[in-house]
Amino acid sequence: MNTTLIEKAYENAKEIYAQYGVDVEKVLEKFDKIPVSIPCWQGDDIVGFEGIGAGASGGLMVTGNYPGRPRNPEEYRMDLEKVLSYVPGAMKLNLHSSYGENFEKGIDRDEYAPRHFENWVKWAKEKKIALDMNATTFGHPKASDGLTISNPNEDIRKFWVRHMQSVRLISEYIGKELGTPCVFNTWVQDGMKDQPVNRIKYRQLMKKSFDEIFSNKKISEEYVYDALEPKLFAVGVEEYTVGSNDFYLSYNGYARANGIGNTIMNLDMGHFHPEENVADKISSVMTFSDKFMAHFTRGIRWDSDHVVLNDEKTNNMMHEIVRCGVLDNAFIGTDYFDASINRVAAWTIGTRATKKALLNAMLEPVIMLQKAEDDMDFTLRLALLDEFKTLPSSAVWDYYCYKNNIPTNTQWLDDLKKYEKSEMFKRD
Ligand code: RNT
Ligand code: ZN
Repeated sequence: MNTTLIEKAYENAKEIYAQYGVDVEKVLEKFDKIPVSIPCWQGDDIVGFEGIGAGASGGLMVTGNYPGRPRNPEEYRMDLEKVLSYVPGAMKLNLHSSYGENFEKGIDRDEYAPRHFENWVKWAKEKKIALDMNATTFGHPKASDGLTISNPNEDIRKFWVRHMQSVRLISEYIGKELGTPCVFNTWVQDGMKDQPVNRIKYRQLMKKSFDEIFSNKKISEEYVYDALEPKLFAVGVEEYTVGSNDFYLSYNGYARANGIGNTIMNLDMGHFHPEENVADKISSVMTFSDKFMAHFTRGIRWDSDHVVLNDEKTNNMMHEIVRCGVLDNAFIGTDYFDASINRVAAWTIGTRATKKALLNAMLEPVIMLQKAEDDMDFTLRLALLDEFKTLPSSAVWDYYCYKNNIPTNTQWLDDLKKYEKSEMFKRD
């Protein structure tokens, strides 16, 4: 894109926003520091580096066979670095424990330790990005009946409790090393395809397990937050998900009241009924909590994980985060996997879309909107809401990319096409 055009459009946009009382430069300064945590699993279809071909299961399904999937940590990080060169501003990488390295022969998931993440910490320091972490309960023989930490078989339940405890300690190591909290996400696939006749049993077991996981060690919130991620259903687990929204909301309140762990809710936009307004949940959660996480994703029918777009739902979430005044307390993550298009492109499109929506929300003249509401002038509120939808935030985004030496528009795709040819397509 023509650079004088970018600058002209930016100056113009700045003036328009100023008329509504918004200081664009100030917004950009803050925006620049807010990280978006990107899902490691988009890079390689959740295969990871355990060498046992963990892959998707437990209600997770990656479809598509676009060529170029990285085969080892080196290729994988090479791809990631491409993403970092296509996306401006602060970043986090959301790792799964199955992306550790140098696992000793015969080691199982309940023995994973900080040493398996030393390469990641070194790399993150080099790239000046932060890391989040996930327990990996799928793609494992001990998860074959669909129940992990809610499994009535005590050996299996305890195995997964030990896994979660060890991944939590890895998260602490990461948080300490990188000097910024690592969100330890505890999502589990536990559930049943058809009607259970003892629903309460598995939920009681899950409660017991989480008590054991979080009471294992007192960890400072400077290093770790323990995220609870509810889900409505998944393919193969249609009838019953142990970790439902009701379960986790209740657990979160109970855990916080009793000083168990550093729990926060993780609202995944694809984990609710499509007609539900996930953005509406933020204000409820944050009335009782000081932090929360969001998994930005795009649900389509029964799939919860399409690449994020800068669409209405994404914007609604971001607006809510800003309007509630909880931006400083939100961990913004994305969660999707698409193997039908170039994986680096999927990462890039989703992250840029998330950031664009965040910038747009931060630029909204929220004071004017809230004044109209405080005055009970709902007519003006609605008129402004619609008017502000077309304010020129894209001109600010273009300028921000340009100033940070990041390609504007889809120019990053030109470089990626070359990388496909020279690197990615040679892998298969
Ligand atoms: C699954 C959850 C979870 C996963 C990752 C791979 O529905 O959203 O966050 O996507 O753990
Ligand atoms: Zn998620």
